[in-house]
Amino acid sequence: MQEGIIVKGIGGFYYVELQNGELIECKARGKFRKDNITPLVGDRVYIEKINNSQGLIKEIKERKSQLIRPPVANVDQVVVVFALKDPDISFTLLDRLLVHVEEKDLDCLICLNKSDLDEDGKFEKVYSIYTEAGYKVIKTNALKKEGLDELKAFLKGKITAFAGPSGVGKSSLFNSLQDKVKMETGVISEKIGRGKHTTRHAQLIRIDDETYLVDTPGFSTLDLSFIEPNDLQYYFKEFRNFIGQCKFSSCLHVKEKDCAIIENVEEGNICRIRYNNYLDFLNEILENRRNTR
Ligand SMILES: Nc1nc2c(ncn2[C@@H]2O[C@H](COP(=O)(O)OP(=O)(O)OP(=O)(O)O)[C@@H](O)[C@H]2O)c(=O)[nH]1
Ligand SMILES: [Mg+2]
Ligand SMILES: [Zn+2]
Repeated sequence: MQEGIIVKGIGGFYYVELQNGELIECKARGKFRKDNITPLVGDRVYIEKINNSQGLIKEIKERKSQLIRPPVANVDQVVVVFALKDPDISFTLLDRLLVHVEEKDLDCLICLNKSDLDEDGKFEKVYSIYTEAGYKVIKTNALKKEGLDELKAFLKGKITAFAGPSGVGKSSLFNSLQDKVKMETGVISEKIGRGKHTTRHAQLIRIDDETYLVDTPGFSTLDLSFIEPNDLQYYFKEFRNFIGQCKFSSCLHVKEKDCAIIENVEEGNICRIRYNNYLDFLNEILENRRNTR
């Protein structure tokens, strides 16, 4: 058996890169289907070759992590990509994505792309909200390859997934960071002002021995219903400093008396946009529970 990593999966075929760089088209053993295990991009696997270019996945190594959206295994961290314009930033989607990242306890960097289109100081605004919440935030221009040094430094030695809505420039960034594969990039639809879901499948590439990048399809919704109502507060990073300071230990920070989170929103220590998203998400989670019970 030979060891490799799944770099792409399409229609029941998995493309496995072996340690010597060879790319083998594989099917998964029937046993996986029976056990309800789907091999994922990023999975480290053992394969048996059938011939020079084809093989069978025999074994999947235990996963270090597993993201649901995008569906990739073993990533260490996420670059959350949004565009400063075309399409406009959705703060709801950005915070949803950050909740997913925090729930998986992954490291993350917020990358605001299309810096050339930022006319009204959007970057400064978003930068201040999210650095105050405890995130690293950078701006890039994928087409002119500007702002990539900080991004490259973040990627070094790690497996990183690029995640974000369609049309923000994930594949363009991917292309500007390496010469090995050229991902297809799309245009923004004039009619709907959004991307057209150019990337259809997650794809992993190895930049050097220890550095891997995963380009993924854009998305426009993210489900939060799997999150426990009481856990959500921890996935808003900046809340953590104040949790435990509320009058009631079971405080969900909605309208309880002497709530430290609400006080800090009022004092300007917690961003109100983020807090309002917290309330919306909490409502959505509670609502969902009422409906499925
Ligand atoms: N002005 C400007 N345009 C950019 C920049 N980066 C990407 N684009 C353009 O934005 C469009 C969408 O880029 P993609 O790289 O396909 O976006 P994506 O995030 O991969 O989209 P999906 O694959 O659909 O999820 C393309 O027309 C790119 O040329 C940038 O920094 N500035
Ligand atoms: Mg793409
Ligand atoms: Zn509270």
